[in-house]
Amino acid sequence: MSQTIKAAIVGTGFIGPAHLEALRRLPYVEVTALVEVNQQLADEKAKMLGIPNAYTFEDMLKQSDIDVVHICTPNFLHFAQAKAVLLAGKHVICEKPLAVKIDEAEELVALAAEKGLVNAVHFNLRYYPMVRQMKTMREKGELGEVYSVMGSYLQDWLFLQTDYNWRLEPDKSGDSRAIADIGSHLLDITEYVTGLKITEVMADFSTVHKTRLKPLKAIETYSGKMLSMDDYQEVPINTEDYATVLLRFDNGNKGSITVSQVNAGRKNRLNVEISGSKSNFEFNSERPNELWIGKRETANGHLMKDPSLLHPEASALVSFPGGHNEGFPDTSKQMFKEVYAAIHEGKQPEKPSFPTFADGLRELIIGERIIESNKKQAWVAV
Ligand code: SOE
Repeated sequence: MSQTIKAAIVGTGFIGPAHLEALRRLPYVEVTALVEVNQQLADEKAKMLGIPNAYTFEDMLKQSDIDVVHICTPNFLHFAQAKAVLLAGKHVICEKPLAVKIDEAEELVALAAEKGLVNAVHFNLRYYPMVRQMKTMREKGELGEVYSVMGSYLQDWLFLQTDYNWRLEPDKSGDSRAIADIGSHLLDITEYVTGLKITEVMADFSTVHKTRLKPLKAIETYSGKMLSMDDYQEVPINTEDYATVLLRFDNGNKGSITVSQVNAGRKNRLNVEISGSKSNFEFNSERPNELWIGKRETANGHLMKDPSLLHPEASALVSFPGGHNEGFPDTSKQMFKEVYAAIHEGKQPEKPSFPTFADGLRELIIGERIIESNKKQAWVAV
């Protein structure tokens, strides 16, 4: 591989351009190709985003100089595209969820291992430095035994009945929406920070808008708020706007998460409170440069993102001094720094520091058990 790693991005709706922006901040990476559903759209988007080459998916796979592919398409395309990329001998970074079926994800994990190719799932929210700080503090015993976890992930971009997106269509998004889309981040961070495994789930879903008004022209994530009152088609909705899930962990203690995409005023707010025998951590992704550290017998702590105050494992994810805030866009840059270091080596590390296809499979398994639990209205083992 040449010194410069060449990347392709497949799909340029909401998150594809976020991948592009993050990659452009890495010194040894060049995004040389953009892929869209057809050549005309690929040409238009490549010109708009300043990417030199535009391809259809099949043609991109034939380009021997492309080392890695970012899959940023709707969920139902992830499996086939990730499989084709691996079979073409290219490294792959796939948006969550890895697939919409467990057996598909299992096949991808096995194929990636067989090929020895770098594989990652974009659980980028792990890369808020304060999330890694919480994980490292737990590993060093500063949290103590995990007593409980309370988490929520709240948004309002699907608040209106006229808010519409491909994620509302099970044939494109899968059988779960809020849990698969944002609950997966929260569940991934829960296991990542605590080091615990979720052993049982008890879920209850709610579809607040039983029908939605589908606009008769294509739109993209978050763009629904700018729609005017054009004519709409009323369609039935059977995926969850809201869900609460009770959790049991392998240390015998408990927790709960709530996800919602209809909470007015909550724009993109992951909040987790992890109570331990020595401290209590609270992190809020809308204030990502801060970590609240609760204490019983001394003053509480309010740790600010300052590399000189963080454990080295966390300050490795910090590019700017204290007070120079870093946020959502920086999480992808920091994640890709770690993934591309592996790509530069040409193979998946033995113990990757980044979320892999195996983590993507893990979240799919938990998500499927949550769907099953909601249907049965009963506890289900993971
Ligand atoms: C929409 O809910 C979305 O773009 C998710 O798909 C992302 O994973 C999340 O980070 C932000 O919101």
